[in-house]
Amino acid sequence: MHLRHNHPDRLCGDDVVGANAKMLPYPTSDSLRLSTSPPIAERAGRILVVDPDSERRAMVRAMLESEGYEAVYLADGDEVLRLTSEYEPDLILLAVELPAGSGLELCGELRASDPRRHYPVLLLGDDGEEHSVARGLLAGADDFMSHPIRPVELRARIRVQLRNKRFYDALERLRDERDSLRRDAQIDPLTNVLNRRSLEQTVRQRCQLRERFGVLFLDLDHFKQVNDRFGHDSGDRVLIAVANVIKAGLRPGDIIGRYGGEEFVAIVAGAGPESARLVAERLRQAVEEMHPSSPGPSRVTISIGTTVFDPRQLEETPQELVHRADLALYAAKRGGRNRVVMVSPGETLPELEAKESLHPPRPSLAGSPEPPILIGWERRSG
Ligand code: GH3
Ligand code: MG
Ligand code: MG
Repeated sequence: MHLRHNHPDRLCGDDVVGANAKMLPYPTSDSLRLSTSPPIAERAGRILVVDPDSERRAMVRAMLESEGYEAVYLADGDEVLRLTSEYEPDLILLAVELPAGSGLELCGELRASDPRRHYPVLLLGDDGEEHSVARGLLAGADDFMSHPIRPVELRARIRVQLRNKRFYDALERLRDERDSLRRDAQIDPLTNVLNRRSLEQTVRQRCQLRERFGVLFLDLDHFKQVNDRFGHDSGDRVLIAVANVIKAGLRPGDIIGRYGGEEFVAIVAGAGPESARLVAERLRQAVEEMHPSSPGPSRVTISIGTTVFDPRQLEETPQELVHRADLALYAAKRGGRNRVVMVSPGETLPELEAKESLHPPRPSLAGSPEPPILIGWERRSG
């Protein structure tokens, strides 16, 4: 149930200002207004009032209604946490003294309930004693008003809290947008793994840590035929399925990214040559055993070029590292596909050298201000 459209009086409709009200009645005369009608944006707001004192509640209600706020009224605190998450108030007016418990404790619980949401709390205390006010504010309240509540002042304080809340909400929205933009900039939209740019940044960061790790260059075999035979959408589904299988086969701390087209690069944290090769072999097998959805190929295979970063080889750049994995991939393709070829640091294969001399890696881009560090590596075709 969402309370946003409920009538304000629904939860507590017993508010009548008593004949011997201790409260100052809310002045309706325009002469007492601080200004002419506040702007619409300032008037809008949902307020949750939690106050066992029916006289004070009636005064508050008269004021809130006259200001055009939407409000819900409670006489006790036991429903506050649940209602707050359902009603999402912009402000909570909370009495310090509650029949069952204390407004201060409730204030702390509200703060702890959802750290990402901020519900401003204005405490209504029975005395203005210095320690009570300090305790209230330290408990997490945003403001404190004590007896006797002066309606005009209360109205002004409510407006201030609602204004702060609007700033806070705007900041939250900006944060959410920033997070989602950041995510979009890092993630490949089709396969939901890292895109090439973040992959490159990650490889560079891992190299800087100077701890060993495995680099796997994975390429789908004869993928062009999948598109040609079953269509591009079917090819896309195969790419997604392969990315998921690779993701599932890696451990937390390992990284998978889409290097481009039908090529992925995986980083295997802490791996030396043997374990990198074993991980690659496991991934190759997992892809071979997966069941692609229909319509599509009955079987998909990948070839994997594997190498490791050796922190003792201080002069090795990230470009050279991935280039070596790429050359190993080329050897896997040449060797018949659906296989893993491992090339350790310092190891050379005659056919790889021949290929390398045809396509030497470009000079390191290190030192440029925003280096797209791995972009521009020379690739074999296929
Ligand atoms: P090899 O075994 O030598 O790797 O052969 P291959 O056919 O996989 O390699 P090739 O480079 O000839 O073809 C890659 C194909 O990948 C061609 C391209 O249309 C397809 N491809 C690249 N990106 C995407 C994509 O995002 N979606 C789909 N469906 N296909 C893509
Ligand atoms: Mg391919
Ligand atoms: Mg390819």
